[in-house]
Amino acid sequence: MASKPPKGDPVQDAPQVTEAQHAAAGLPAIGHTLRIAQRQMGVRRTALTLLRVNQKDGFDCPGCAWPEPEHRHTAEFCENGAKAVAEEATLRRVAPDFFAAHPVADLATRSGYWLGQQGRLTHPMYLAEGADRYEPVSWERAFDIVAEELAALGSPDEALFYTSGRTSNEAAFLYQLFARELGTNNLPDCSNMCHESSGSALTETLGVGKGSVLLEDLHKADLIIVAGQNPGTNHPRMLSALEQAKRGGAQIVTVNPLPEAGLERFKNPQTPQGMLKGTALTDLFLQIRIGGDQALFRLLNKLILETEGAVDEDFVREHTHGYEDFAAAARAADWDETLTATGLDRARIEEALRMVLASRRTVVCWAMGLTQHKHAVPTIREVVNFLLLRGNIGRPGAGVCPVRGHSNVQGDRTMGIFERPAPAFLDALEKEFGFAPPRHHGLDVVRAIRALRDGEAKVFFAMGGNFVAASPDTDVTEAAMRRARLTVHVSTKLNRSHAVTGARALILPTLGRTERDVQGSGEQFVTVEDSMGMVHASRGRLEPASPQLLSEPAIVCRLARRVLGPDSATPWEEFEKDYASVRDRIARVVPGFEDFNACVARPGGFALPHAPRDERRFPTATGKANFTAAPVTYPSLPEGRLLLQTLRSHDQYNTTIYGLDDRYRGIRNGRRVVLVNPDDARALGLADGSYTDLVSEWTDGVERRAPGFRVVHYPTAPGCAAAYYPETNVLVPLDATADTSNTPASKSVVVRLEQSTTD
Ligand SMILES: Nc1nc2c(c(=O)[nH]1)N[C@H]1C(S)=C(S)[C@@H](COP(=O)(O)OP(=O)(O)OC[C@H]3O[C@@H](n4cnc5c(=O)[nH]c(N)nc54)[C@H](O)[C@@H]3O)O[C@H]1N2
Ligand SMILES: Nc1nc2c(c(=O)[nH]1)N[C@H]1C(S)=C(S)[C@@H](COP(=O)(O)OP(=O)(O)OC[C@H]3O[C@@H](n4cnc5c(=O)[nH]c(N)nc54)[C@H](O)[C@@H]3O)O[C@H]1N2
Ligand SMILES: [Mo]
Repeated sequence: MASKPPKGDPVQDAPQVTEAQHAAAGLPAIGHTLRIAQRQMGVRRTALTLLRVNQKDGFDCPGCAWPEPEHRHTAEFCENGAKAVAEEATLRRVAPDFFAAHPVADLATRSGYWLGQQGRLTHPMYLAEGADRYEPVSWERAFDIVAEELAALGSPDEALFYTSGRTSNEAAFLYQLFARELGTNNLPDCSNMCHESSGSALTETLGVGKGSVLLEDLHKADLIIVAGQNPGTNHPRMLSALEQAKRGGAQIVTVNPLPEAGLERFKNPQTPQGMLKGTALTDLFLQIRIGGDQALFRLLNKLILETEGAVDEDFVREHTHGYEDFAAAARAADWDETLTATGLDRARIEEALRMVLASRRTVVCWAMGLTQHKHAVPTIREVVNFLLLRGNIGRPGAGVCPVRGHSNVQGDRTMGIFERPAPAFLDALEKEFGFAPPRHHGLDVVRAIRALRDGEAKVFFAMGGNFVAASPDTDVTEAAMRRARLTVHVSTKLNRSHAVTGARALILPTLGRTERDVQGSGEQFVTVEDSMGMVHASRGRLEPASPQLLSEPAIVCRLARRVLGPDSATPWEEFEKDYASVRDRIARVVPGFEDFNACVARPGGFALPHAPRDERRFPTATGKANFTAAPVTYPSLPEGRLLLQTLRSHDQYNTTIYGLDDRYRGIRNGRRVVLVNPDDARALGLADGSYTDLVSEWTDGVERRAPGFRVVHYPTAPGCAAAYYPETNVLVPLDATADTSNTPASKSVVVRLEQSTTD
């Protein structure tokens, strides 16, 4: 019995399962990459393009936000970076004849994989009200359509301006400027679904919502804890940093419900010896139950408090606030409860404690495994408590390291893509541009979906991304999107969001990172900020996928001129002509960017200031680093249910599917799989290879079902299951979000597994 692929989609999803691997990268990675890259780009373009990734005069890798090392190898090899590049630099094209042949109703039956594989978008396309397919449209007409619909709104707050995290600093700055001149802070972004919990927790406790370490700190650390992150797939270049840290004597503790191959052993493709043997990375694996991290860190904190001389008392006295309340809460932590919450045994936790106490310099790295839970914010605050206790903030080789996803998601936020901007940022905008930006908060992703659903928002504009596939509660989100008057997507590739539209829809094709960007003043470059607050230039070299493409900054500038008209005093024309003029304005608005054009001209770029890291200064409400003392919580699981996390395979970039394999986990040729602990599977009567439906259970009583998943017996922590996103987004209730950050809790969905209804 095979699960059904979406109707009319020639892509077959027929998973095959082999042994999971225990090492990442190495030779198979190179072979696999070259196959994918050459299929998209051919042999010559593959070689030329891959040589330019992350070189000083080249483009920033559109893959993840991991920083580049100071001394770069020629084309530091990264399998998934290469796939991201190949996806964009593909020679395949989606031209107007494609849209003539495929009505929207047909596109809506296709899988995301099939849509993405069709190639790069070449022309602005328009879906008129009542029409069954997109037709080519001029850029002028496209901007007229957006202007018409914006003018028809009762208030600018009925428009939503979404951003995905690839958008450059320049484009992001212009985009938020346009939205605010129009009169709204409705700037939801992918961060709302990603590291918002990190931003919330870190801003409150340390005063800066970003990581406090640089790459060199990782190299110097004694202990690195990697919690809730799968770098072998999602940040492959991080493995080189972990390897270097280990050579310097660091130990690594991995906290994860899954044994992830990349964290077990890394076969560095840069060195012949690395290729053969590889380096064992993890010294201690804590196979935690989903959602048990807050309890784990709380208990470690109690044990540190109980150890003579383990607390850095000078640091605590001089730099922190709230210690007494926190210490009282931590002392009350209970072993039994922690063992229940984490599923760990006592000996392992004691071993972790020994490593923690032996370390003078500790870094904690994390990603979605910590941020996408109901109690994500208190979990990350507990990590901060843990580091503060031993003075591990603002000291070389130590600190917080939330590892960001999209290559410029951190920069976009720095540029003001935020629905709740700080008053100081708005003051600076007002002073520089002479208009009064709206002061009331805008809508984040989840609230934006509700506003569409309830008819309170009518225009949805996306700067990149794939909103309907990336967002939770697919059926609800898609129905909400269909209620819009107009949906607009600035995109490089076709995706599901182009097939699930408002009454009218536009696709505006844009340049990617790899492509040459020539404007009135000549060739342009853009800038990005990586996960560690380093800002540098990115310069595309390839010929654009089509002569019709406009850059993201050009699209915003032309749209702003058309919509705002002569009332706007902002020099949009000049900004479009010369991105250096945009950087001059950023320099006057955003702290840390003084002399931006000069700084970014330096090879390798520059580091943004970070008060806790640089001077142990904490710009919080108390002026100190804040300890916090939230009650410990963890997900409770009704009898016979599993806790499902929705995660990434090795062959995808978020909703972009590169291929149907997840090599390290031993899964091939299919994505509709659910990984279940063999004991749980047997208790539930689910044989390996059988098919099941995933049904999520939520307080609203609505049945959310994802049919036809192949059961894979897999050594995940007991009570836990895993399946890929975006296929499982149908199971994540819109209202199941993290407290404070409102991030969808897509790593802890209570599901029951039911006999498959598909045949
Ligand atoms: N190739 C590639 N690179 C990418 C992306 C991609 O899709 N493909 N996406 C980019 C983006 S936007 C992001 S945000 C990052 C995402 O990077 P990751 O966060 O590494 O991505 P996920 O696949 O969601 O993996 C979550 C990890 O957390 C673990 N986990 C789940 N629940 C828990 C828990 O409760 N506790 C603990 N301790 N661990 C848990 C999972 O087992 C898994 O190892 O990667 C970025 N880089
Ligand atoms: N269930 C579940 N849901 C999740 C997650 C999860 O772990 N589980 N993870 C969440 C996370 S961490 C994130 S970040 C979001 C991701 O959400 P998004 O950022 O919205 O999604 P992507 O799939 O990265 O967007 C891919 C699309 O971006 C467009 N694109 C690519 N490059 C460019 C470019 O240079 N310019 C422009 N304009 N467009 C471009 C292409 O058209 C492509 O189809 O998903 C979230 N959703
Ligand atoms: Mo992300």
